[in-house]
Amino acid sequence: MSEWQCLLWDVDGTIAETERDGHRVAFNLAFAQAGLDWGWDERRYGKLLHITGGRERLLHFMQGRDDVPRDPVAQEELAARLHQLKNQHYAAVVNEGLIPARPGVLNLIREARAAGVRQGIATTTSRSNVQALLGRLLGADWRSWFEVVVCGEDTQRKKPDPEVYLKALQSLGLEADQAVAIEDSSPGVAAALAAGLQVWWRPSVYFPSLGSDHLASPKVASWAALPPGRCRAARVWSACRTDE
Ligand code: XBP
Ligand code: MG
Repeated sequence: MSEWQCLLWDVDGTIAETERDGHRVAFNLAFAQAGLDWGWDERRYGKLLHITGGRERLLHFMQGRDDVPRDPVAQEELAARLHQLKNQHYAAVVNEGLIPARPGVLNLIREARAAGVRQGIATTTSRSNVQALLGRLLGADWRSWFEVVVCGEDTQRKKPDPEVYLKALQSLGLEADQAVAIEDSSPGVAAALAAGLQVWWRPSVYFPSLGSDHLASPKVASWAALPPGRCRAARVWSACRTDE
């Protein structure tokens, strides 16, 4: 087995709990702005999250409703307009400082950089949302922290399809066993495993558990089982190097 040398970060749910207090709130603001009396409460949104991609989630929600256009093209246009409005509201929510990083995340990103671990982003969220969140959490030069940033616009198929991870690996010039994905959700873990990656899994508000097949996979390790504290990345890194 090769030595791993790169962390591939998922964004939503992994770097921050963006879904309940960020995207969901922003979708509801977009609905109100568009004059629609739709509302996604926390429970309903949790169910909708199994459709990855905000525009795809909207289209799924519209199926069978009698208050949306029948014409598929008009439906697509409505979903695209609402999605654009949602992303604008999301950036505003993030810029108000309402979405903090999850505990340990910023330390691990910094420790990884200090330890010489390569890092990338592999997410099915829109590029503007990644820009808003990481700009807020890491500062204006956030892009320089990551060698590759693959987003929703860069793929034909969203997680659980492995495309986002395969693109990141290709761009980095790495084989799957040379990188580790950090993920929170079932679709995210499925995408990473299908790309052949090891996964550090950390449950999030909407994804408190994984299916038994994923939990049983020797490629899935719990984030909680990793060495704690400020030197997590450096310790994990050096442990992996000496395990050779
Ligand atoms: C999570 C998603 C996204 C977000 C909303 O992606 O599926 O759709 O819910 O973002 P990940 P968009 O966990 O891979 O980051 O509206 O931009 O799709
Ligand atoms: Mg996620």
